Amino acid sequence: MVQNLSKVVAQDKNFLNIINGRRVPALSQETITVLCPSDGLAFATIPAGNADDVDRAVGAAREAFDHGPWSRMPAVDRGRLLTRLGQLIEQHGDELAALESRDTGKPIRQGRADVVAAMRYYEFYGGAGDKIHGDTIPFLDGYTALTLREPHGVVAGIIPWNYPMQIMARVVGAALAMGNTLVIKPAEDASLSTIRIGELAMEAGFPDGVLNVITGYGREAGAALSSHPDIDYVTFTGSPATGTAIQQAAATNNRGVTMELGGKSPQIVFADADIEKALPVLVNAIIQNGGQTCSAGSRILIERPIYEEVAAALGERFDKLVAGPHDADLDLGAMINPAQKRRVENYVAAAAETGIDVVGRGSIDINAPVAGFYVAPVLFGAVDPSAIIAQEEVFGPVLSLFAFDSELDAIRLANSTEYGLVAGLWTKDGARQHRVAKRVRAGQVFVNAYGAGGGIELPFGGFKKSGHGREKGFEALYDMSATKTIIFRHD
Ligand code: TXE
Repeated sequence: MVQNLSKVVAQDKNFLNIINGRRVPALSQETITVLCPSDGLAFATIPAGNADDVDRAVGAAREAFDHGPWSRMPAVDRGRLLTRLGQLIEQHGDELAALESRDTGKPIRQGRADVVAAMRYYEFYGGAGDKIHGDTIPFLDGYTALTLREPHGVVAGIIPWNYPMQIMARVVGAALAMGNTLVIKPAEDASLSTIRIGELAMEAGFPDGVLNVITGYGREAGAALSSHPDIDYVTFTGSPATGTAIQQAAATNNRGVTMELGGKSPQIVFADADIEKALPVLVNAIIQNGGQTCSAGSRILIERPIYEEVAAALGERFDKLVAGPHDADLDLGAMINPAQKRRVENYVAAAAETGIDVVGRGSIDINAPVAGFYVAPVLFGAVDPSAIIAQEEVFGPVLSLFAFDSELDAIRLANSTEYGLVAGLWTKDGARQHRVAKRVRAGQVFVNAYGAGGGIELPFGGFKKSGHGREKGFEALYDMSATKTIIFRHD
């Protein structure tokens, strides 16, 4: 446990937007009060940006793209700046981990893991931008045809509150490595690390206007940003409903989008699986970040002969889980805000009312402040696949178990929601690993593992309602650029 986290956080303060290399308040001077989910107390403010602030930020990014050195700079030089930013994040690691965990309520060790992941994104994309290149294409006699990968221009990155530092890093890393300029809008509930890293980018020496940060409410700053005519591309991580609104806004200007919209990700446990190895991973996949993870493993499908044994073992583990303040570093922290706490409680109450079995339930630390936004983890057993709890993303520490009878049955169940982000399968049968991995509709499939290692290098994104486009790895660099074809005639 880290002693006295408040000392590590630079100081409680009023955070500012970053536009054109300067720290500025909202033009209206309005602010949003930042609450710590662990105790419900206010400890900072952020600007309540609106359409006017967005317009200034987009203008700065436009100027930096159209007339600045950024998009014409050799990729290796852009990469060096990204690498430098990663180094600064590492140097400020304690401060950033404490800030992130205080702002979001996540246990401090998760805040530290987020710092490491963020740093890795900048390191990866710092070295990747100069390895993306086009093709030469055989064409007619007397011609040479080739392609270039060019930046879209000004990119809007609208990010959520669950992993602000990591999601900012994957957007900034890929977009800037390809020569775009950026306006980032973090979530109103968790903007502090984004602002702080924007400040570190200034220190690293990014040219003015390349990386702008605007905070504010989604319906004001977010809506203004996604519909702004000078935005060339929008990347968004968040809820499907907001994703639809953002796509409609971007469509008014016919701009491209990347959408990462969450999931209802299954893990399939076959009777021949190494159960001891699987159990901690199955629990962690739903408990990490309090279940507020797009790739949370929220459904476990268990082959019937081992169903009772696995359900009992998971129940035992759930009973021991404890939620508490971020600096107590327990199994999980608080939910991000009172609305998210209510949302999770409502799902749990509705499922319990329909008679779904509770086979495990954790607790809330007795020392946790009563005004914090805590929920106790819940494990539901023998869930009907058509139940609401089986179909909808809860975004909390709520896990549902299902029994299946055959491989086909397992695949059908795994694919039986509207989502398709991640899946896990546990079996020693090599042929089955390949068969099932190919037939599950998910953008990432883990075999005898789940969410292993963060996967900065691994393409990530969904099928169906989970969205489209890919983030992370080299794939994100393709999303963050467009192909230009040049045709030379030389006969
Ligand atoms: O998300 P929103 P919310 C899911 C999860 C959660 C639910 C609601 O199930 O319970 O969404 O969370 C900005 N135009 N996920 O309401 O609205 C907003 O300011 C432009 C899954 O917080 O999607 C924030 O920056 N922008 C998810 C961002 O969108 C708008 C992570 C995300 O907020 C906007 C978070 C608008 N009209 C929630 N309205 C994941 N995939 O990991 C809001 N925003």
